[in-house]
Amino acid sequence: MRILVLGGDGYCGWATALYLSKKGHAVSIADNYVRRQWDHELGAQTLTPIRPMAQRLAAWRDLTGEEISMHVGDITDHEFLSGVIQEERPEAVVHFAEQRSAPYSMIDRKHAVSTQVNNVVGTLNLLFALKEFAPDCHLVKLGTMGEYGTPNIDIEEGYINIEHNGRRDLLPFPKQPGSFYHLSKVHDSHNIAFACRIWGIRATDLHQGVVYGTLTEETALSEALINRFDYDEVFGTVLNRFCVQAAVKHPLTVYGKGGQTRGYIDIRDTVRCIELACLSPAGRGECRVFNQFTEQFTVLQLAHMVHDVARKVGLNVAIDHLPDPRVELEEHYYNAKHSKLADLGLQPHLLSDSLLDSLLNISVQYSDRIDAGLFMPQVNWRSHRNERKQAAPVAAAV
Ligand code: NAD
Ligand code: USQ
Repeated sequence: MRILVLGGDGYCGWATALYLSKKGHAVSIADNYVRRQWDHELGAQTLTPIRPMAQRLAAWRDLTGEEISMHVGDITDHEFLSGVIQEERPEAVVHFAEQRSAPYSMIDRKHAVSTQVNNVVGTLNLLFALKEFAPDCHLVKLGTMGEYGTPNIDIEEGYINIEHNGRRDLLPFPKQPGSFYHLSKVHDSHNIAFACRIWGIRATDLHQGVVYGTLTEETALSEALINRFDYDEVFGTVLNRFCVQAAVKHPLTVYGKGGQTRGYIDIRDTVRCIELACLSPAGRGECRVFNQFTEQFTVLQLAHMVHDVARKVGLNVAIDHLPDPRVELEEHYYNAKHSKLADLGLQPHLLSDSLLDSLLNISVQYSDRIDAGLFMPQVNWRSHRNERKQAAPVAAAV
């Protein structure tokens, strides 16, 4: 298939682009490298030394003979995006190109606004470009499990059968997102469902859980292909953060009681899920929702697992309970359905001691790049004007 990956320089996007290219698809990428600039703004850098895009693509070509074409630009620029769609004529567009950090969106007004403008406008531009230039193309959009929040009932895959005053309907599952970022995803979901309804766009909205890991078969081929591995308080996700903290014996930063339960997925399953969605496209006018995660854990369970594996390799780390900087339930019911991707053939990699071992190994391997000043949370949901202690900006390599 001809597949366009928006946000292909990012964590999920880079791994996906290589996986799809290896599988024989004709892959192109669009990205404006804004994520590398946000790292620069925050004074943070990925644990792993990611290379500039030109070097990444050259290494991939040299190793595999496969060519991935690159378009540098901002998808909030409609002219740029429509040009790419017309040139590439994709059969599927995988849309990762958003600001994806909840803490970033909660820093202050400016960051909340820029997050929602970037995400909502980019997705709207894409819907209009597909309608005009590629009406049969399948949109595979990365949404998030956090759109649902943590309701006290089972979470369905996108839609729920409701009986009300003697009548029944299949309706979108209620959304209770927990940050301005998560809200941007809800706005996207509504815009996508509406475009499917009025224009007959085909869409799959993947409500993905928290991703962990960094190595995939493809990114492991050479250090020039290495993927990002964020551990800072703004972009680092919880399990990746705990592994990096353990590598330097920093107490694991559990927020509050640690009973927050979320769905988690190995990055090797992320890339497979994307391919599965592309290979069996939604019908014209259909807006499918798949919950894309494989296991659910509490934050405290993850902390204990990392603690135990670290101890086996001589790293004794404490588990700290910090006051929760977020407004979220610290203990709650959570049971989210996730069978649709398994029905399409997903065979999950489950979080095991051996995987934690390898995450810890990578963290130890690059421990000279770890800045422990990036561990403690500085963005508090209760404040509308967070003053972050500015770490020294690091050079943005593009
Ligand atoms: P990332 O920040 O690593 O990558 C996003 C990429 O998109 C970056 O390379 C960035 O430069 C690019 N981008 C952002 N705005 C753009 C714009 N306007 N124009 C062009 N390029 C732009 O993020 P990620 O972790 O790879 O996440 C990818 C997607 O998956 C996001 O939509 C995120 O919400 C979703 N998701 C991620 C996770 C996770 O744990 N990482 C979990 C669930 C869902
Ligand atoms: N947490 C800690 N300690 C930490 C970091 C986080 O206890 O050091 C807790 C948070 O309070 C939260 C949970 O761990 O309860 C998950 O936080 P996270 O930062 O790992 O993930 P989150 O903010 O939810 O966002 C990430 C991605 C986002 C994606 C989302 C999927 O950054 O792009 O949408 O996971 S989901 O959580 O399902 O919405």
